[in-house]
Amino acid sequence: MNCPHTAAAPADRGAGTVVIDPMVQDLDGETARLRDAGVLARIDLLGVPAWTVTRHAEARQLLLDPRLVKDIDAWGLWQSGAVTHAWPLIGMIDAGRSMFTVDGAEHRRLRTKTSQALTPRRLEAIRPEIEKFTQELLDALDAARGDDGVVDLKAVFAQPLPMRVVGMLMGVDESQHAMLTRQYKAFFSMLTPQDERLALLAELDVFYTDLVREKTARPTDDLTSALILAEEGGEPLTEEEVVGNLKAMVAAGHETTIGLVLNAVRALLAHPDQLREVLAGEIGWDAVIEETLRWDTPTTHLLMRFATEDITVGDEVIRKGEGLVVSYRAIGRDIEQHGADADAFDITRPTRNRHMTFGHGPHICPGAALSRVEAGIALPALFTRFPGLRLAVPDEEITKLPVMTQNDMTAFPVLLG
Ligand code: STR
Repeated sequence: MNCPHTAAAPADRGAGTVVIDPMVQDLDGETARLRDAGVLARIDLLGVPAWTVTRHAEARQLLLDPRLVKDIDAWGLWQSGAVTHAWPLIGMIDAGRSMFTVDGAEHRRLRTKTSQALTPRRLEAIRPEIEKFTQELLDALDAARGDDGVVDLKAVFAQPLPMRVVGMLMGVDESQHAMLTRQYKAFFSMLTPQDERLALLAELDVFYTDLVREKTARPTDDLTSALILAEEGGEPLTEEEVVGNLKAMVAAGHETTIGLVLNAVRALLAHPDQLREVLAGEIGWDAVIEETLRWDTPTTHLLMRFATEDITVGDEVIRKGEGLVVSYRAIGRDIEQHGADADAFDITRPTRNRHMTFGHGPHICPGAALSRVEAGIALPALFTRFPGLRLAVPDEEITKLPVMTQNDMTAFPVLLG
């Protein structure tokens, strides 16, 4: 694939560069190639060069390093104009001012309210609602069964559940959920022409700004209203900051949890002995969730951080102005961290809780506990309601969506039994 998104061919695109496949044809092969390319590997993202960190220990250290920032203005290729809005992945980085894009003291100011709203204790209050959504969607699954008995577990269950949860939390009306699902699908897909992606992002900005203005006029008990009313250290968030946080929450809360739920179901159906142990109560659903997070991470690559100084990692140097991606899938398969059988799915693995799939350091996922609660409700409820659940096609026929940063299936056709 020839993607001339940069003005000039990057000088340092050496033989060791792993070209990330936008069509996601062979994720396991690519993950292995990244691991083989070194602790710090050179990658090519649609013609744009970057570093990626592929090991747990070094990633942990880099994620605590204040010399790496999320501010796109620190990126040499952006400053020079080599990367522009014509690059299909720019929306993953230039996403407006929010807790996702700001560092340091300002970051804490942007993030505190959200992380306080998503502690395990606070989440107990919404558990009954998540359980209710789950039961409704299980009924919908039953009803959506075709004449052949086949139903898409993604479209009917795994996708709507996180949208309802994050929608309830942020105060996004249910009438908008289908629109948001459609827009995010187009946003993440590499088959969407870039002008369409930029147009849909502009539409979403209008949508979220209108929502924030409405909540400013009539605050309710959702997190969007709490963000508007918050005054961390006497300094309220600006409208742009509330909008930025709101869209980060909806995009992240929606997209990643779909992967967690589906990947867990897929792993269990492919490992029936382990499924039997879980259903017999010999091991908890938490073990399934943690091992799925490690082995089949919803986020494959997280874009991007930029070096404000030269940073040495082993025998490589990330030069000032260069970009660093964190390749969470490769990190979950790190042999040093998880042992020689890191490529195997094993819910009894002693290191299953010692993954880094939610990140580390100041930007660690504020929604981690929420996604665990969602999956912890959805998975047992699904297998309790449909104990004979099985794939309707051979596992090899399940395909990935052409999404470079996320690990997302096209569909997951099942027979409910
Ligand atoms: C999508 C576009 C947007 O409007 C805002 C954001 C900010 C949060 C990002 C999100 C993005 C893409 C998916 C991310 C999410 C944070 C967590 C999620 C990167 C860029 C993950 O995949 C981990």
